Amino acid sequence: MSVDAADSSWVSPQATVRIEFEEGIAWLYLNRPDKRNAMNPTLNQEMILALELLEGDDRAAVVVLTGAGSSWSAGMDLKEYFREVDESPAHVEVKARRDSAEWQWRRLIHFPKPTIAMVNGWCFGGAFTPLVCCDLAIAAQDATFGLSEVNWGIPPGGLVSRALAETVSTRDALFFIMTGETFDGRRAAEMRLVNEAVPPEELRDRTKTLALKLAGMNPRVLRAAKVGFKKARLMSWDEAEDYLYAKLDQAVLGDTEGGKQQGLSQFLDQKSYRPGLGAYTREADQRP
Ligand code: ACO
Ligand code: V55
Repeated sequence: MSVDAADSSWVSPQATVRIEFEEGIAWLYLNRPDKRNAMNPTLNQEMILALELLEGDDRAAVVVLTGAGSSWSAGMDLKEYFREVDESPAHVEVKARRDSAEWQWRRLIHFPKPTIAMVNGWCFGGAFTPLVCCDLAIAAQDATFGLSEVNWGIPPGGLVSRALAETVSTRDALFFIMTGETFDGRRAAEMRLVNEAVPPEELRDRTKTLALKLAGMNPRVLRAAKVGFKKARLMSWDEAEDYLYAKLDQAVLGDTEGGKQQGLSQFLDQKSYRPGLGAYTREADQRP
């Protein structure tokens, strides 16, 4: 799909997804506000397109996943993803499930650029997968979360339970999986499902500050850092030692701006900053 780099926004063909580009940030919107951004098969396909596009777009140094209107996402679309797919031939269900996992988990969890979930409202069921697969998450204090599956007669499916196990304690996970009760953004931060909960009127500014910080950092180093962490945690110590050194060497060798040289020289020679307290100043390539 071609995009005009002069445009500051992009809307998917069926308009279920929208992107706004601003200062290195791609604000990626689930865009079915009338349906509280419930994820139907169309949205799932268009999200795959959108992530594909953002991977290769220089206007996006960081991706913020958020919801249009009053909701982050009301989970899977009960009409189009469940009822209508149930009434379709089996291969339709196989594809709908694959498309859903493809963006919510596979493409998002190892996305090569930093990702932030900005949870502006409702977050139910299937929405927990993309939430957890973003690197970081900031929620409005008054956002409402829930594993509502049991409320309408199914256990959590897809990767929802796996995503919960990645982030919150067994006690919290089972409490909310089994009761179907809601909790707010404050509670989500306490249980570490999100990094922070902020007053709703501060949500965008706080998220933008964090996104701009990441957008200003060395992209190759950030990619190696996030992907390295997520992959190594599933390895043995032996495998992780080998893998992380390989990734470290690969990141430094492939770093066209010579960040490590700059970082060391600005501390050891120029004494212009302290690495413990902040980042080096990115300058043109200083490799010998
Ligand atoms: N699937 C399909 N349609 C939905 C969904 C959904 N998950 N969520 C909301 N909608 C639709 C409603 O049917 C309604 O459509 P209509 O205007 O054509 O009648 C529209 O969005 C607005 O919904 P309301 O219920 O009127 O909005 P309200 O703001 O009062 O409530 C809330 C929002 C709490 C999110 C409510 O819509 C709701 O409970 N939705 C279902 C949440 C849920 O349990 N999701 C499934 C999780 S389990 C899983 O994802 C596997
Ligand atoms: C859920 C999500 C799914 C699914 C079945 O519980 C259930 C949520 C993302 O896909 O196929």
